[in-house]
Amino acid sequence: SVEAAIPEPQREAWKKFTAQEFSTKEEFQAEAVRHIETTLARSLFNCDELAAYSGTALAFRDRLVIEWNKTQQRHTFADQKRVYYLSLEFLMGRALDNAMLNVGFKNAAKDGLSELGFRIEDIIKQERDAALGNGGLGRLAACFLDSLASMDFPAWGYGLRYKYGIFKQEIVDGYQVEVPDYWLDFNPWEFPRHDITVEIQFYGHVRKYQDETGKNVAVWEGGEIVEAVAYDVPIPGFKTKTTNNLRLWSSKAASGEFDFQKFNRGEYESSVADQQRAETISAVLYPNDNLERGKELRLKQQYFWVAASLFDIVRRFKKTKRAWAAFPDQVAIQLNDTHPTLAVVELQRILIDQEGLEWDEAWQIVVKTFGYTNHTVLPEALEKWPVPLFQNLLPRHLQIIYDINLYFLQSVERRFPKEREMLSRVSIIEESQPKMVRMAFLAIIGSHKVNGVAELHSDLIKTTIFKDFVKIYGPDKFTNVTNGITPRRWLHQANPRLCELIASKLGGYDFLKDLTLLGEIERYVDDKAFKKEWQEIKYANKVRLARVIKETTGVSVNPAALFDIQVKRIHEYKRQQLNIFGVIHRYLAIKSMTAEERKKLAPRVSIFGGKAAPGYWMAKTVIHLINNVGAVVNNDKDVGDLLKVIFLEDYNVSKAEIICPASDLSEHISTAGTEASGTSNMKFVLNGGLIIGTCDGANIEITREIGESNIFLFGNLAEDVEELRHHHLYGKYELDPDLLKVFEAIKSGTFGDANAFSGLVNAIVDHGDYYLVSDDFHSYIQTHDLVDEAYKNQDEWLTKSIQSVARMGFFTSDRCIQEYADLIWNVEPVPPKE
Ligand code: T68
Repeated sequence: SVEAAIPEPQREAWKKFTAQEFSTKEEFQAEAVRHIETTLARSLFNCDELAAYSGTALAFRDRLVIEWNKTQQRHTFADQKRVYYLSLEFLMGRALDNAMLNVGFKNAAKDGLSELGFRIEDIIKQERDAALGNGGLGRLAACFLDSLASMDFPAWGYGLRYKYGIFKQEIVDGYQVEVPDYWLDFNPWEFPRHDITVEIQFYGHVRKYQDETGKNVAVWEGGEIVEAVAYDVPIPGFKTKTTNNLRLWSSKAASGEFDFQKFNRGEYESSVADQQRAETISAVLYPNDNLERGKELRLKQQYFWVAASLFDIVRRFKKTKRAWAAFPDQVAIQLNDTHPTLAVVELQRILIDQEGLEWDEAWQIVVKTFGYTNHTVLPEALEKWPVPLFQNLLPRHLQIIYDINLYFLQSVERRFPKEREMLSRVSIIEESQPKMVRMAFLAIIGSHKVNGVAELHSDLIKTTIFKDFVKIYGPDKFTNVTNGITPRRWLHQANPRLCELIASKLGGYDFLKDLTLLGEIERYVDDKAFKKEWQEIKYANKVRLARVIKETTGVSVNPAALFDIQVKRIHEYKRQQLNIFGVIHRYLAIKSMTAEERKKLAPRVSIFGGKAAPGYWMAKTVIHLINNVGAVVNNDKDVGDLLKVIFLEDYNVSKAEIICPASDLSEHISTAGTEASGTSNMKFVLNGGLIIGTCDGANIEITREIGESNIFLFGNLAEDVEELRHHHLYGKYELDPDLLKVFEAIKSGTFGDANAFSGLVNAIVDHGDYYLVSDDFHSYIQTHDLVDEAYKNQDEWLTKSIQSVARMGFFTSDRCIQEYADLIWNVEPVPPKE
């Protein structure tokens, strides 16, 4: 701020010593060694790989901070509209390799480290993943930050600084065991800002009165105060000096007099308890994906983070001394799912209770400011909060929600006087016992745009869960922005050799900033030398994964076999059970074959990975079954190399970087209409793997882009799902005979105690097969046979692989961010002056 500026006459003294960025190998070494010796207090005789990592990270961090400072200054002077991406999850993974590749100078570091006796790959591996997310939603936020910075948008991420990220998964005797992920011991990428704090209020009551002018005033009083402390993480763009900020809030007890008095009175224990209660707010990431459980602490997390972020955003706006009406011209806030929806209410509260605006004037500002992204149509994932819980924790917010709802319902009633039933359907308050606050409806009403994350999904939300709102607001409020992934991490970083091959043909790395340029490589589909190299790279990536498999599971797999991979959160709708039943079917088939028949079969490795929510029993059972099948199949002499079944434990971002480049085939086989988009489908195809999948989520657009002949689609369509489900419950139907044979094998104890898996089988046999495993089984098996056939013709397979990669340009998150910027945010980049 201006008050803290060095006076003009003294600035020359400062500038003489302003921080410099290293740019040569020697300068890098100087910085790294200085950090190891002074920041870390280690010596030449006491520098292991972790210390070398730390020194390297700190050297690069310095570069990032210097650019971060300049970027923030530039953005302040430019005084343009900023984007704020509110996400309860940011699944960042490792930062060092990303920083080295984005700012350049990885080679300087590589050579510099090598001279000091370290291999850069080993150093990179020392870093722990920043795993502040569950799955696709959190990783999408991380890809967006990379694109926003790479495209020079003035943008901030706002999130929570969890002390514990997503749990670490261990597999013990075939079962998932959760181990806490305490990741903050040493995190060089964050800057604590102990001077940037916000006091956050909870509980208490509301006092209403009329002031001298007769105006109604509401005061939220009492309750407790918790302090939010900012931690900043610099986000470097690729080949640009723009370095944006991710601000994560950490909770601690307010350093107010209350504590102090308690302490002086000798109430040490209760004073410590207060402190712990405050710190609990940002202690742990909820490990559910696509499920909401309505816990008070979760709502507390949401309000804590949202209130701190909005305070920060409003404070920044107020410094520009503009009228409130200009707020939406300076600020765009994107709600990543409904988790930050309280921001709508909080901004309205700030404007009317604190800034004295009239309701309507305030509400217009609010609606223009927010956009809401929906990530699911699954009913169990739609957020709802019990009114009594809300009333207790956030009494003033509940009042405002009731008012928002009242004005909204009145307008609906005026426009649709004959449709009384619609009012209860669209009300923010569900008239259940207890009453519930429907957060998605609040998010729609409080935003000017609502988007889904792939075409089918965006259509589905308009015709199912949000149908009434399309009628009320018209179709233009609803739009689609198909997800994307950053090619920097998912090609450049994960697959350096493929990237280099492509760059050698395209004359440089420009395609990493304009992914449509990939189209050029299609000219090489008949180039024998190119194809051979393409194939060799895939093979090398499979060898790299095979090594990880051997290290972590002890199982040797043949890198020449077809690698068939399904990695994602374990969920019934994603249908890992369909996959493992298919594997069992294959195993039974191999067992019944003659030696001659076996010779004709293409060897396979079926690879699974993913975490189950700790309370999701069915998902855990699937993991157990996969491991038990592996134990039998992998040790069956009849089978040998023809089939191996692997469960890779603790799937995370850094593992994905090794896994995605190593697939021949990956599985994206959700029940049609359930997977909003999927993003790993994009990662696998971008790395030259083919897909087996259903007509669901972004699979549909991937097919459109790469061509139907380059993807293995199977299964029922979304439009038929409802009727099939109905038929299961009320009609007569027979289960697939091949699937029944699989169940027989399970029931006979082939894969261990059959009782352990009866719930899984019964969900299909007795409970209506909600996810249509049986309906899709035949077509799934048949399609896998087509895969086997196709894989035998390696030349054609390679053609498919190259063509697919060439046509993946659309799926960069840069395209996606450009669409958000144009359609929803109305923001322009602020490019650095070179
Ligand atoms: C995913 N959602 C979608 N949710 O399932 C996936 N949910 O289809 C899509 O590609 C991706 O979002 C990005 O749009 C999630 O990952 C969660 O993780 C989640 C977390 C908490 C509560 C609910």
